[in-house]
Amino acid sequence: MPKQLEAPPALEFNRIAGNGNAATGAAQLPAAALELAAAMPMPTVTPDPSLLDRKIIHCDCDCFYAAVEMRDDPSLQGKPLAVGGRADRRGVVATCNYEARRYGVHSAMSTAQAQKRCPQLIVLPPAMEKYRIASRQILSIYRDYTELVEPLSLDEAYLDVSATPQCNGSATLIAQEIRRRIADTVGITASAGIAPNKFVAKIASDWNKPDGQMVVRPHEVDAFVAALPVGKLHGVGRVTAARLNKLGAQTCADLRGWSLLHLQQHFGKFGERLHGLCRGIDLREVCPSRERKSVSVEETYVTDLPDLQACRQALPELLVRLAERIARAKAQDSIGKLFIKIRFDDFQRTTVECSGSVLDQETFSQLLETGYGRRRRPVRLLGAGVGVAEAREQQQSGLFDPQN
Ligand code: DCP
Ligand code: MG
Repeated sequence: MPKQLEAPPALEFNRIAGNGNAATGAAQLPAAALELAAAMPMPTVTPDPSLLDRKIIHCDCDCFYAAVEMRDDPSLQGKPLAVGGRADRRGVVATCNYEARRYGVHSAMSTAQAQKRCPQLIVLPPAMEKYRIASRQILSIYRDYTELVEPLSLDEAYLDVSATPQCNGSATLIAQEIRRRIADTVGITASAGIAPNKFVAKIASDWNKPDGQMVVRPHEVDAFVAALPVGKLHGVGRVTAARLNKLGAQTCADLRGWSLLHLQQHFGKFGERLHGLCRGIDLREVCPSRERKSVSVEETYVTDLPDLQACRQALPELLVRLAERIARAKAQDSIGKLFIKIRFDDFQRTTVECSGSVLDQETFSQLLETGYGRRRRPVRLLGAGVGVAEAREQQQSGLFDPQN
């Protein structure tokens, strides 16, 4: 049994009173003060209830770089594969597929060491441009469901789908649909965690990896978090975890035995955060990473569009999706330009734009014709979008209005 680490009330009182040394300070306090300290309520922060009842999805692709490589060369499937630097240049593994993981190969390991563990390991150099393209496609899928998308890296993002109408508002079904679309259009698998907050969603996305998902419903958070090792908490690295373990807290349930003041005493400001996290409380919001400069949609076609006529036929469907997305982003009034993006079958891409403030099919059709005319080859991907003024720019221009 781990030691209980509840601090005595006198120690807490001493912290409130701001005396320097807790142990000696407590001994100097009169009995009445100790009683008062024992009766004092714990300081609590009342969270905004809407933050406790959110639907957050954490989506994370499975062995991302390696998955893209296996998609592009199916003969690699089933074989241990790593993506990374060369052993003879002291390179490291960026990632590896699940076959290679069975041999103990993992990210950040030296390639030389990885090849020792798995002599038949295939090592490919990273092809970042391909991964960026896949990443953009995935982000575009996420944005069909919510504007609140916070990318953490090329293959990982938080989505707040609390107000998403699709799939009857079921975050479980939304995550399933997103994962299916990633598989269908990008050709790789992703896993998802669904929970009322970011930190639980992130842990949950790892639970049924690869190609799986896990839901932690609001009433399940308490028990789910109680059983977690302290090292799983957001912000607790190896050093802090070791310190907590040494002090007797292995799991979050153990940590709940610590008072807020005791945690603050040991961990300063982070103590307050730990106090909330070990109870499953994490009020961080999903922050879209930057102000939007454009709103767009795109489609990678299973079979290339052979000619301009086929591209024109594909346009109305794209524009319907674009209009929906603009409405969701409430960006109708800030459209400043229109653009069409084309990626040809040789992976060359081109973008054509013009100024404009309304979604006009004829204008998009002309942009398409100009762009297509630049290469006249089968088309792999078509995108349509609008440039929008940034909210901040709009606010700032107000400063220079004549009436100000
Ligand atoms: N990456 C890297 N160096 C690292 C870790 C990751 O270059 N030390 C790159 C390669 C990964 C990508 O970032 O493919 C995503 O990182 P993840 O941690 O999500 O790992 P994977 O997606 O590869 O595997 P998992 O299935 O565990 O998510
Ligand atoms: Mg990943």
